[in-house]
Amino acid sequence: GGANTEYDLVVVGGGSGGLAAAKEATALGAKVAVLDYVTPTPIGTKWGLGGTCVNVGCIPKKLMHQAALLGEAIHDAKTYGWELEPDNIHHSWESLKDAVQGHIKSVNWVTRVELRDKKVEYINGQGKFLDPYTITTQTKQGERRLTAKYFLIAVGGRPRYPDIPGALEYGITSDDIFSLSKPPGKTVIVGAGYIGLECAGFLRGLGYEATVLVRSIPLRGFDQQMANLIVAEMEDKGVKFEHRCIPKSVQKTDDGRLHVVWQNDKKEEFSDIFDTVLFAIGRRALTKELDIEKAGVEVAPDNEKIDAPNEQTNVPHIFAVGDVLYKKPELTPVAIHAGRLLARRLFGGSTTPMDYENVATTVFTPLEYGVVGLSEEKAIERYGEDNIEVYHAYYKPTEFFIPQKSIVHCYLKVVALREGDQKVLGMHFIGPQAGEVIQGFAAAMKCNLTVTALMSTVGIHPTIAEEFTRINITKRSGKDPNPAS
Ligand code: FAD
Ligand code: NA7
Repeated sequence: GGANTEYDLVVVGGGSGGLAAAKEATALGAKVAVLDYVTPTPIGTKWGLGGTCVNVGCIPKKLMHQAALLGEAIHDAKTYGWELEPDNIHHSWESLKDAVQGHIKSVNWVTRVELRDKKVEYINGQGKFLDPYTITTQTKQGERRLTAKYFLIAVGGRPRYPDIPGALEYGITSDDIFSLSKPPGKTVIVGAGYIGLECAGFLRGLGYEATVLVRSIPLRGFDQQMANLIVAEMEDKGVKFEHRCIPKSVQKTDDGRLHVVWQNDKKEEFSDIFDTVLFAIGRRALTKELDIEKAGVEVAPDNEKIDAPNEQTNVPHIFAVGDVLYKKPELTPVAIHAGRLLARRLFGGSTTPMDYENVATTVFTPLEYGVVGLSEEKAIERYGEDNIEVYHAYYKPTEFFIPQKSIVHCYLKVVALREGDQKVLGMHFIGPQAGEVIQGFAAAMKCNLTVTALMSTVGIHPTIAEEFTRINITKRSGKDPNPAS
């Protein structure tokens, strides 16, 4: 195979990674087709072109987080002299949901127009491999077979469900929450990864009772000191946490609510009634649905993801980017960057590989957590405790004083090598706008930021980001990291 193919590149999956690669390849003169197809969720939710981030991920998540923050801001506003009357302020889930979905529809539309303008052929159909050089898909016009020189697997992932009675019938996931027609009400969130915590955070912020079932530890893979501060802050804001618990069953009650039974690690059983059960127990890659074995592409035995060094699978003309990759960060900018660089290597004569190190990210919990680089645990594991210096500080955001907002979890730390100018290995920040704070420091770390350079940087006053330029207390010193006054 390989000769006389119809396309230069066929991309399976029109999400962050697939679309970025397709647009770049087309700009470089390649003939490209993109297939995108969304299988409805068990309760029937479906959406348009653009993948997870736009439809059921980053974008609706950030908008609902913002809605929750505004609720807080209303209370702060009073202390700043805003007279809000009448005093009983309500939130309409329906209005929020409609506004969020309206924005998503407009992005779906713009994406479609952009593909047309850029001459990327878009096919609304589910792609399946017939053989290593052919993808087949059912469209409204009938079956189509597409042959290509190169293929890109960018199918992403979908939420997993636990194998317990009632999960599929009565549970929902992040694929459903952002378009839920009824207010979610009292909600149990199963899973304490970043998606679970973010959903619990904005639901509580919008006024709903929220309980999180944590199987082992919160935010596994993240710095655990920071993760525990995030959880403590959420508890202060009224989110309940049930530690070392897993769900056992979900049943419908006579009045249409949900009876949930869970169990702790001592096998003790507990139960409560909820309106919504939201599973956030991780995501599985959509490789099986692609009949990937017919192409000869190997997947990891533990999670069906694709181990593809330099985005190339074991079948040399088949590539993969995004969430489908084994042990790579599941983040939109990672998928986009890798897709674009791959297109340049395939069609633009580039040799630049994707760098997956030191990718910054933010957990959008009520107090946000922004991070770039290594956790304290990882740094110690990699370099040894004696070779690491950790600077830390609690700080007081100026704008927190008047409303007397809690500052007890406003904390940051810098993990660095101990020798010489102390190369920075990781930066961690809990507070408002954590993503905005961390992004610039991520660029500084790309330029080999040191603690010496950080300390000689003049801050912007009064900001919270300037706290990074004021660090001077090491954990090793044992000095109090609380601000003087
Ligand atoms: P996707 O965007 O998932 O796109 C894959 C597309 O392929 C989908 O449209 C899928 O339906 C389609 N498809 C699958 N199989 C086939 C097939 N066989 N044929 C045709 N089409 C197919 N990342 C961030 O950077 N920041 C965040 O704040 C953030 N928040 C998130 C919040 C939530 C709730 C979730 C779920 C994710 C979040 N992410 C966030 C992660 C981000 O959405 C993903 O990393 C990103 O979308 C991955 O892009 P992708 O191209 O790999 O796959
Ligand atoms: P994560 O980060 O994989 O988190 C999943 C969470 O769900 C985590 O707290 C798990 O606990 C928990 N979990 C997993 N399976 C179960 C079952 N069966 N019962 C109860 N709890 C469970 O997924 P997210 O959806 O938050 O994020 C998706 C991806 O984005 C993630 O893979 C990251 O790479 C980035 P555990 O710690 O395993 O005990």
